[in-house]
Amino acid sequence: MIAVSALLKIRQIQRDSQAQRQRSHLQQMEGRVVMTTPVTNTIGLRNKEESGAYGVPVVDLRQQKEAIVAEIRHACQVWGFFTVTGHGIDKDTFAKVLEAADGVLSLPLQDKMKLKAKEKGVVRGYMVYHGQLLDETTQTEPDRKEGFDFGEQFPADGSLGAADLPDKYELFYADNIWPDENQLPGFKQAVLTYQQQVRALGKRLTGYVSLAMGLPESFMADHAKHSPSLLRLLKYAAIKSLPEEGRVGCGAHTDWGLLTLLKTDGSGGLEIKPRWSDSWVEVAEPTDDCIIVNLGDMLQRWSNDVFVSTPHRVIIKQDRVRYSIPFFINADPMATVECVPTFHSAERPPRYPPVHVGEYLINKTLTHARNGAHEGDD
Ligand SMILES: O=C(O)CCC(=O)C(=O)O
Repeated sequence: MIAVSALLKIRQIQRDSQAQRQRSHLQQMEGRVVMTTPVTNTIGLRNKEESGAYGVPVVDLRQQKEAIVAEIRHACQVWGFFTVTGHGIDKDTFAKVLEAADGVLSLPLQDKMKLKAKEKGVVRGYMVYHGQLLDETTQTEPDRKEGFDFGEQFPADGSLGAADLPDKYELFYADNIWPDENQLPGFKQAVLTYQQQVRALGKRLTGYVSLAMGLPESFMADHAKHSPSLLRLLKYAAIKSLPEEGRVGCGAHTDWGLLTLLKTDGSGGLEIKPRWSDSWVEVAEPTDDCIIVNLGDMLQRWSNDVFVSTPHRVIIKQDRVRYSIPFFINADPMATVECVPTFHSAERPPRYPPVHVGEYLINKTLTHARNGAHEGDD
């Protein structure tokens, strides 16, 4: 058995060499982004101890900014996922929003159906059970989940007027749908409080990720001045998943936007397939108040595959309900995303054509939408 002091010494050596690697990487990155080929090894496993058995990096936001950015850069290149601690959102805020999810999604079905958006493509209010199927290639049944969605509204200062926005994009700023306050007292306040705090955290993280790309801190925010972000309360049915039969909580997919910040009820089940792995790896949550962060497709496109939007899915392993709350940060619908000049060269031309964000989001939303179990299509 190794003595504790020897073990501590080994860990210190590992940390020092890690810090040395990060310093030289940062020096290389100064002023430009180094072209790296897709990472094919498991160097990200350096954080195995901190994140439990699986190794998705844990980033403590109470560190110095330079250390945060270096750790995030490494996570973005290797995993496309990391968890954050020390983010400033308190446990009570999480408890209240998880309680709100339980409250609204446990209402009788006829009440929930009254809270469903009428217009096609409008992602607001109740999303029926089986209302989405994220992986057409392997699923034999839509996702075993239902949800409740909230978006951003047109800015009150009129800075995004109807004149600036084609009609078809107005759905990104559609009115939110709220259950009756008498039926669910405190619901609206719990959701708005969480939305405001997770939005602020998201803004901070987009700054770090921009710096991690070797770009100005405002790079992503400049493309998301009117981000049509989406806050989603999800409830997974208490039915064990059978992935080999194509029956899962949520099918394998990548996220469509910039960053996703996910709070779960801690029951596990989120699995990712990193680009260097043939198998699914479960994301461990190092603390009960951590937030899981992952990159969306726009980051992979901007960075020409240097940063990765990693496929993930939800596997329900116990006969118990699971709640989770993703906050999807999207770029402006009018923005075009194309490979950033520092990420391409003659030897490594852009791998993706420019993409129009609004079209991309609408296309993905409609492709994966299903009418749901309660309307007779499944
Ligand atoms: O519920 C989760 O843990 C993940 C949800 C997710 O990936 C999604 O809704 O896109």
